[in-house]
Amino acid sequence: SSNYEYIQVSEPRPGVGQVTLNRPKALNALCTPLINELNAALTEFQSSPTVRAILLTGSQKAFAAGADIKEMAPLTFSQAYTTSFIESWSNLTTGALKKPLIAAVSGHALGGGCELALMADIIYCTSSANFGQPEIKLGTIPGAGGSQRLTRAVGKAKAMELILTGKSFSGEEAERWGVAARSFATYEELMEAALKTAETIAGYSKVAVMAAKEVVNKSQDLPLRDGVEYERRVFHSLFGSQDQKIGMKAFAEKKKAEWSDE
Ligand code: CO8
Repeated sequence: SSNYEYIQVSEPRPGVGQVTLNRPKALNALCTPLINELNAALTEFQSSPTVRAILLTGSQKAFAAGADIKEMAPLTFSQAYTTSFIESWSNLTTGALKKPLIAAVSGHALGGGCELALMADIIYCTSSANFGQPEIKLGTIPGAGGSQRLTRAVGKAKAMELILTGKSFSGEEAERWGVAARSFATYEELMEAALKTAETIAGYSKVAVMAAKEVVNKSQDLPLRDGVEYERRVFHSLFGSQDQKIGMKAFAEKKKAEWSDE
């Protein structure tokens, strides 16, 4: 199962599964076999009894420099269409991955690399990280959700400028504009904070964490009234979990909650 060529998987902290993109010669360009391995590793983490939060990262130099341009260059419309090119990227966002995914971004996160980061539930990055959607320079456009997720994150004005000029933005800007939750001065601080946050989340009730992720993500798809109603339904349903009883009882008794995951 850990026989991967383009990624590494590990469990660096209790409850934390980590996927490290590992194609250094191409700055982690996202070729189809890499994406297949990433999907396989995430599927394994989703069903793992020990993993409760997932960290996705690259190297200090590159989170991912985009889709593999050399692989895409000769594609025809009919090949792209009939093979559903890049559709499997969406496995990450269709709801199949219910455990939270944190992206730790250092170096380049360009094109498909930026889009991959935007698929995560939380982005942490270095201040000097290099985000961007440079597809326009290659005679094409973002194809893995960049025009939609970046626009929701930064608003139409900035997204339009970024996507039409192909200009990069820094990790510091990513934080300021709300793309990243936090940015860090150094790579070491980034990785430590990302692991710590993953570990914190992994320490909570699995049922509650998955429900929290689900309802926040619904806010991206639903009108406000429907989203609030959806949240209330899920909130009500959690009174059917043991962990709600355990968590509230522990509070009253001033004890640490021991989650049952029921
Ligand atoms: N695809 C394939 N190979 C790449 C990619 C890439 N995206 N990025 C870098 N590489 C390769 C280079 O070709 C080079 O290989 P080689 O040594 O064999 O020549 C190696 O990685 C190192 O790269 P550089 O020598 O260029 O390294 P620098 O430090 O000089 O530059 C940059 C780093 C600025 C990141 C530069 O490599 C670059 O501009 N890369 C391309 C960035 C880009 O345009 N990304 C967007 C790609 S298009 C896209 O993602 C569309 C998404 C659509 C949806 C998803 C579809 C799957």
